[in-house]
Amino acid sequence: MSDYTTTTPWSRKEFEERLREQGKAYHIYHPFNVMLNEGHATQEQIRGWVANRFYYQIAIPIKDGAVLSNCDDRDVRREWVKRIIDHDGCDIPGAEDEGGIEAWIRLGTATGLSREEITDLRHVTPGVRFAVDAYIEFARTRPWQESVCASLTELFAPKIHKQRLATWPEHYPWIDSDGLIYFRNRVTQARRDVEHGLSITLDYFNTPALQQRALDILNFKLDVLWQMNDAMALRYGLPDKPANAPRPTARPVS
Ligand code: AHQ
Repeated sequence: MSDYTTTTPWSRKEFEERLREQGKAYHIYHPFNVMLNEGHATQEQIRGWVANRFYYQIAIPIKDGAVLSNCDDRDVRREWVKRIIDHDGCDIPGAEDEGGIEAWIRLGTATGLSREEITDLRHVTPGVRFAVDAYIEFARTRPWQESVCASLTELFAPKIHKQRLATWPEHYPWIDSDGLIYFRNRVTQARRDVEHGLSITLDYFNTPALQQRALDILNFKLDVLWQMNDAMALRYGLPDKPANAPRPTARPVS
């Protein structure tokens, strides 16, 4: 914790360093992700991860729409709206793009999931749902600058996407490489997003108390990602921990 009596904020350089230091809690280090990227995941664990992470992917444009609805700065909105298009895609002539959500479904079908069982969310565990819903609720109810700060877990995202691209083809040759297009696209998109989000964050959080708030916000979002992996590890198991049975659903799954 910073000393609240401090009257001098950290310099931009030191503030950015403090934000980047939080990366030690990024979900790249979670045992479930380590299992995935070290090639120890079973097909069921991979399918479970893809199906659960789909709930996060479809939440992103909802979350970003909440940011836009709270944001009164047109220049920020002009940049931020790109994030929604990245995920939902667009059919503007000459700029047609299926979007990241469609690419994620393609990842899912490449792992052997059906389109229907991905999109009907039947595999999404309560813990993943709660963590993702908490992120959306945060964006709906907090100042837009705080949601910009929360998106900065993507400071650490290019590394995790590149790790998947480097390891999955060797470890999981049964997944058609076409399914990995999402990760390829995300490396550059995340870099562009982070440049914009970091600039806003370094400008807005400009007192010792606000800078500490920024670190707390980033840790909230790191918890969201970590909790998703906790829930998937409980449901699908880890190399040294058995899987748990799914929670009985009130509605019969077709
Ligand atoms: O695919 C991801 C994505 O589109 C986003 C948007 C951003 C945000 O607004 O919070 N965060 C994020 C992330 C994506 N993928 C995660 C992964 O591990 O594949 C990483 C995640 C993030 O770092 O926040």
